Amino acid sequence: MDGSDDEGLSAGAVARRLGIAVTTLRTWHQRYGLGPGGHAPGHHRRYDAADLVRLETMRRLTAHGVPAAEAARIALAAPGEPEQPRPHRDGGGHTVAVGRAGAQARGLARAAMRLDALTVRDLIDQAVAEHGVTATWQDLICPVLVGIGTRHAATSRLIEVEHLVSRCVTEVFGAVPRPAPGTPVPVLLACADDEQHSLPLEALSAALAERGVGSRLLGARVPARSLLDAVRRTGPAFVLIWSHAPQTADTGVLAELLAMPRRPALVLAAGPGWPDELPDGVLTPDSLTTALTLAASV
Ligand code: B12
Repeated sequence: MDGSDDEGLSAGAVARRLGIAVTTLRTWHQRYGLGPGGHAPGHHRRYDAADLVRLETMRRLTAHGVPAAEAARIALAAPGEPEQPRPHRDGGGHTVAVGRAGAQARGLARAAMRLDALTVRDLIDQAVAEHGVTATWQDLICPVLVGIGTRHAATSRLIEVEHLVSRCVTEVFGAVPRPAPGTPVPVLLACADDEQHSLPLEALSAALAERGVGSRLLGARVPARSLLDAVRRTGPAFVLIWSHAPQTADTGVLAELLAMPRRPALVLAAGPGWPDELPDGVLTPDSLTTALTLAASV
C-alpha cells in the first residue's frame, strides 16, 4: 500500500518515503518546480524514480539547513539518475515543533522523526564543529528534545525517537577531544540517584573540554554514597548534581558535600527537579552558560 503503480508514485507515497508532509511536497512543487516530471494537467500527479532522486536531494539539503530555494536549485541541476534500490527502509514520520529555533533545528527534528541516525549524528557533529558545544546544545538540540518531550507527553509515543537522539548526542559530545592525560580535573558531574537525564551533564562536560577544562562525568543514576566516595577520592573543586524531577532530588547529599572536611569550593544543584529551599551555600545555575561561568571561577 505505498500508492505506487507502473506510472510512478503518488504524492502521499513520496511524502511517506521521504518522511515529509504532503503539504511540503506541494510547496516544493509550486514554489520551486520540484514536481513530477511528466505531470499532465488534469491528471493525478505521479512521481518517477528521477523525481524521487531530486526530491531526496532536496530533503537532504534542507535537513542540513540549506535554504529551500538554494536546495531546490541544486536538486534541479543534479542529474536525475534513478537511485539503486535501497536495502533498508527509513522510519517514516514527520516532525515535531521546535518553537522559534532555526532551520537547522527543524532539519534535526525531521531527521530524528525519520529515525535517520546518520543524519542526526552528522547534523550535530557539523553544528559542534561550526558553532561549538554550547550553541549546539542550546539552539539546536534543546529545542528538538523539548519538542520530542512535549509530543511524548501528549501521545505517550516517540520514545524510540527520544532514545535515538539521546544516543547521537552522547556519541557526538563524547567525541569532543578531552584535555591530555595528566591535566588537572577540577570538575565532577553526576546525576542524582535514579536520575537518567544525563544529557545536560554531557553537554557541560564537552563544553568544558572545549575550554581545556577536564571533568569527571559519572553519568546517570549515581547513588549518594558513590558520589561522596568519588568526591573523597578525587577532591574536585566543583561538583554539580543534576536532578530532572523531584523524585530524584535528594537534598541530603548536598548537605553532606558541604559538611565534608575538604569540601568542594563549589557545590551546585542543577536541573528542574530541585526544590527552591536548598542548604545554604548550594549554587543553582539555570543554564549551561551559567554553569560554565561558575566553573571558570574555580
Ligand atoms: C531525553 C529524555 C529522556 C532520556 C534521557 C537520556 C539521557 N541520557 O539523558 C530517557 C529516555 C532516558 C528519559 C527517561 C525518562 N524520562 Co525523559 N525526557 C527526555 C527529554 C526529551 C530531554 C531531557 C533533557 O535533556 N532536557 C534538557 C533540555 C533539553 O531541557 P530544557 O527544558 O531546555 O532545559 C532547561 C534547563 O534544564 C536548563 N538547562 C539545559 N541544559 C542545561 C545544562 C546545564 C549544565 C544547566 C545548569 C542547565 C541546563 O536550561 C533550560 C531552560 O530552563 C525531556 C523533555 C524535556 N522537556 O526536557 C523528557 C522528560 C524530562 N522526561 C520525562 C519523563 C517522565 C521520563 C521518564 C520518567 C519516562 C518513564 N516513564 O520512564 C524517564 C525518567 C527516568 C528517571 N528516573 O530519570 C518528563 C519529565 C516530567 C517531570 N517533570 O517529571 C519529560 C519532561 C518529558 C515529558 N514532557 O513528559 N528521558
